[in-house]
This record gives sequence, C-alpha cells and structure tokens, in this order.
Amino acid sequence: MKNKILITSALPYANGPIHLGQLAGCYLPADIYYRYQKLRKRDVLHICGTDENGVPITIEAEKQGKSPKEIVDFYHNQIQESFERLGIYYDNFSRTTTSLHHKNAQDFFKRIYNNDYIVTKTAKQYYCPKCRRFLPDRYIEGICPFCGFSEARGDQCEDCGRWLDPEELKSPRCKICGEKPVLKETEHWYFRLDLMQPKLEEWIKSKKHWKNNVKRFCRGWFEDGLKPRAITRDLNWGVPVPLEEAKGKVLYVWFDAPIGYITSTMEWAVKNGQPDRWKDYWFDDDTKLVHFIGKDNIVFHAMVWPAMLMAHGDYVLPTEIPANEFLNLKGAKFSTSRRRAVWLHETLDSFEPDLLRYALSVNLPENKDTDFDWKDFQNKVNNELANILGNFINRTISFIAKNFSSKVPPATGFLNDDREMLERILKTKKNIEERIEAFELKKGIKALMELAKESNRYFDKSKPWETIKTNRNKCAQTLNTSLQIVDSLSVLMEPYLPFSSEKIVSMLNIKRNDWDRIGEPRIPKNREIGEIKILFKKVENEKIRFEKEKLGIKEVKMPETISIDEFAKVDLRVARIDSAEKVENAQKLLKMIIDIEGEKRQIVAGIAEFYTPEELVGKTIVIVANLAPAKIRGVESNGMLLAATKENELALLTVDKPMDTDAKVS
Ligand code: B3M
Ligand code: ZN
Repeated sequence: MKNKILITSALPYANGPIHLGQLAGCYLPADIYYRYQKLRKRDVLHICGTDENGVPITIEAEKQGKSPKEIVDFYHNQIQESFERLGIYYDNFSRTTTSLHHKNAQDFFKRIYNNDYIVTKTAKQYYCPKCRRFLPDRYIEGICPFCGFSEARGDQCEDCGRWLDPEELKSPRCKICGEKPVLKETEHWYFRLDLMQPKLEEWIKSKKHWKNNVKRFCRGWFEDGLKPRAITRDLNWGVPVPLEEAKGKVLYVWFDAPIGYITSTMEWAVKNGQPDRWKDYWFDDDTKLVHFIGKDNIVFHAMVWPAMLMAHGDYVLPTEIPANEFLNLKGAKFSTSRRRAVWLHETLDSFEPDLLRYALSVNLPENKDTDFDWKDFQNKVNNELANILGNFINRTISFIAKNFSSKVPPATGFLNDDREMLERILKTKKNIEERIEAFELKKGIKALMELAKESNRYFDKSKPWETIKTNRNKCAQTLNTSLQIVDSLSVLMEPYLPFSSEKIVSMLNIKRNDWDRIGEPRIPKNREIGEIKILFKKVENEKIRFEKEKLGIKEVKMPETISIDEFAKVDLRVARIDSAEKVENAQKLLKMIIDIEGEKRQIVAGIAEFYTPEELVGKTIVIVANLAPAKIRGVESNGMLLAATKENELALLTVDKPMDTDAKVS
C-alpha cells in the first residue's frame, strides 16, 4: 500500500453557493475517505480551493452587474464557510486567483510549450456581432451534436459530459443576447492531446479496478481519436498566457484549474512552516493521488490532466479517480449557474450537519444517478438515524443514568450474546474498512446501521428493564456491553457523522478510541458518564413543507375516497372519433362526432390548441357517456372525453390496444 495519500476534491467554481448535488458528487465522499484515513493514522492530506478563473465567473459577474473579483471574493468565502459548517475538512482551501497559482499555471504552460506539446493555430471562432466580442466556452450555447441536449455549452455538454468544440454545436446562440454568432478568425494555442494518446491509453489500461463510468468514458474518447485542443481564450479574466505574442489571451480555465491542486498543496506546506513538504506528495511515486470528482469532470481528470502531467514530466499521476454520478433534484440536474438547487448554506440554517451528511451518505450516486427528495430526507433521518442509531445510544446512556446513577456498570461476566456482539463489532469494522478503501462509501454507512440494528435487537433480547429487578449482575453486564458498543460506534461513525461522534465521546467522558482498538471493551467501571445530549432531532413535517415550498413543490393532497358504488355511477366507455371540426368563433373548441356501439353522438371539447381535427379522426378514446347533455357556446355536447392535462399540455386518454366501441371501461 502506498504510504502517502493526497486527496483532492474538484475545485468548485466561485460563481455560486454549493448545492447538495456537488456535495454528494464529491465533497462529502472525499471528506469521509479523508476522515477514515486520518483515523487509520495515515499520512494524508485533503486539498481543495475555489476555481476562480474563466468564463463561468465572468458570466456570473455580468449577470449580477458586478466585477469578477467581487463575485469570486464573495463566493469563495461563502463556499469555504459552508464547507466548514458541514464539517468538510481541508488541510488547505485555496483559490486560483492567487499570484502563486498564476505563476504555477504559467510555468506549467511554458514547460510543456518548451517540450513541444503546444502549437499555435489560427482558427475560426464564434463572434457575436451584436455584443462585439468573441464567445468562448459558456458564452455560447446550442444543441449538443451527440445527445441533442438543447442547452449544451461551447466547451462541454452538461448532459452527456462530452468536451465540445464550439463549432460542433448545432443552432449556436450568444448566451448574452441570444443572437446568432458568426465565425471570425483568431489565433489560439493548442495542446497536442493527440500526441499523448498512446501513452494515455496504456496508462488507463493499467487501471483495471477503476470505476466503469470512468473507463467507459475514456474508451469512447480513444475510439474517436484525441485531437489537439485549444487551451487559450480571448477573455480578460484569468491567467494570462505567458507568451509575448499572446497578449489579451488567457489560459482556458480547465488548463489552469487542476494545477490548483499543486498550488494548494504548496500553500499548505508554507503555512505549516515546511515550504518544501508539498514535494513529498507531488514528486514521489509513493503518493496515492486521489481525485474526487463528479462525472461531468471525468474527461478533464482522467484524460486531459494526466496528459498535461505526462507532458510536464515531473509530477505523479492520479492513482484513483472515484467519480460519482449525479444526485439529481427530482429527476433533473442541479445547476449552479441556472440556480436550480438545494443550497448547502440554507440547508444548514435549518438542519444539523450530521442529518444532512447521513441522508446524503446513504444516497450517494456511486454507480448511478440518485434523486434528492425532502420527504425521503425526513424518512431517513427519522426512521433510520434517529430510530435506529440514535435510539440505541440514547437508551443505553439513559438507562445507565437512571438505574446506575450515571456510573458505568461493571462487566460481571460476558455471556454468549455479549461475546457475539463484540464479534459483530469487529466484523463491521473490517467490512467498513474494505468498503471505504474500495470507495463504496454507501455500503460502509449501511454496514454501520446494520450494527446499530443488531445492537437494538441485543438490547431488546437482554431485557435490562426486567433484569434490573431480577438479576442486577446480568443487567450490569448488558449495559456494560451496550456501552462498549456505543464506544465502538462512535469511532466507526466518525467519518460519516463527525459531530455526533464528538457528542458521544463527550457523553462517554473518555478520549476517542483508536481505530485499531475498536471492539475491545475499555470503558472502566464506575466511570461517571457525561450529560446526555440529543443526538438526532427528528425532522417535523412543517420543516419539510417549508423546504418543498422553497423549491416550488406543492404537496399533493389526495382527494377523499369514494365507494365502488359511487364510482360505478360513472359510465365510462370506449368511443371512436368519426369526424372532427373547429367550432366557429370559439378558438379552443372542437366539435366531434363519435361512435359508441354504433350510436353516433356529438361532443364538444376544449382541445383545439392541442390537436388538429385531422389528427383526431380514427382515434379510440375514453368518454364519460352518462354526463347530462350540455350546451357549450351554443353547441350541444353529449358526453365528455377524458384527457391528462397540465399547464399548457394536454393528452387524450386512448386505449392501449385496438378495441371495439362496445367496450366498457372499468
Ligand atoms: N470547477 C468544475 C466544477 O466545479 C470545475 C472543477 C475544477 S477541478 C480542477 O464542477
Ligand atoms: Zn451532449
């Protein structure tokens, strides 16, 4: 096993607050992994910072009518603060606007330029005649040529994750004014990714255990063949290209950003009074370099960045890239720039950090996209965290407080059940170790919850509330064992639930146990335990309603029930539309002649905006046949057709297979 572990989390753009999608994608998993490695006493660093260059920032600045500097200063602070509140710990949290970073990025560029991996090319680039500017990256949007997503950006399609050249977009438009852009010549510097393909391919082949999403993505790229890519932009915000002849151009943000990992490590070393310490990580093959990212960053971390590192030559290459899929917001993607999200800082105003850490941990999108839903959050907190884990810890400590005057009862003799529980702890510990090392963090927290469930069963089975009266020795042993379990749980949960772990440690009134000693009974008898603290407060409906309303989600109220007899009063029938025509002077209405069991009837419906008369003829639909006839705009309607409706949408209910019109609907 490699001795040093350098963990990085993708540098979030300082163009908006952090949302839950980003947290589940990389920041929380990275923190869990880091905390675990710390508990194992490994030489580990967690490095991050805000990504403050490039178009994502300038676009936001323009949107808010502020300078890019104001934007990055504000969001850098906000992001850093909200990470701290959630207990996401970094050894250093930097930013890519520092002069050190600018220098590093420029030196990196010069090095690979001198190594002949960068060439210049004059190419046509989109220019907006109305805004009178070139349109790099996100300044242009259009339809993705690969997946058809209609809001693909000039540099990447958010939906399928591909790295795009702006010329590839279909129906391109200027993001600022919506105008159709024109192509104009400009000179740029290109990174010769094509030269790196053989070496990259061989390197990725050696990463057999990598996650499928990463391998699959790279394979697709190699099949298409790597091409030189422009790594400079016509923009006045970012790291200036360090060449005389490139005045007014900056480095593409995805070129400088990953170099930020190196800068942030350097900054850490300086802050710790050992300015050369960063080299121990970046120059030594004994470093396990782990990049936590979301799937939209795969191409940059698994292909472009390693290619840059190879072209440079001095640094270690990534060892692991545990890329997660997306946590979606009810089926669609979270988006910072589109401000469609549940924000971390707001969530922390309402809920304790560990509640959120738990709900996200058990729902991490490790192998497929998952959904965030407030009701589900409530269920997880109340039914799992509070009712299972919290309950076990609480009942143990309260029992001791009440029946043993808050003094740890002595171990009077371990019985089989007690021994079994101690073994279970060791098994769970091993399981969690394996799962976390394999980046299966969700399985780790589930294993912990299983142990908590088992512990509740043990408590129930031992019935201390009875033995306290009948066999005080046995009761003491049960509580002693339970408390040793609580002690172990407090260590095992630390990577996931650090705040609660801390609370338990203070309730137990003892220093946190070493990971390696988990499962060994160690709490001395008669030790006075500390004050009882509520670990997990249940989430009330009211709060969930409030959060849902913030997202514009109305609670669906199910109507009152009816009896089968009442339902049977409605005569639903299958009908065929024989003819249809518009109703004069009523734009929304169509008049139809329908056939029910050979009987012809006229019905009128407000569906003219959604169907043409021609489309309707021949359709087999469902109608309410026994509705009292009515006149609509003076035209008689004898029945009502059924349709699914929503704002601005309507779809007729038709039958799934051919059916004669003598069929009843039931
Ligand atoms: N800022 C993209 C993102 O926030 C980008 C990551 C950079 S990591 C070097 O998803
Ligand atoms: Zn796409």
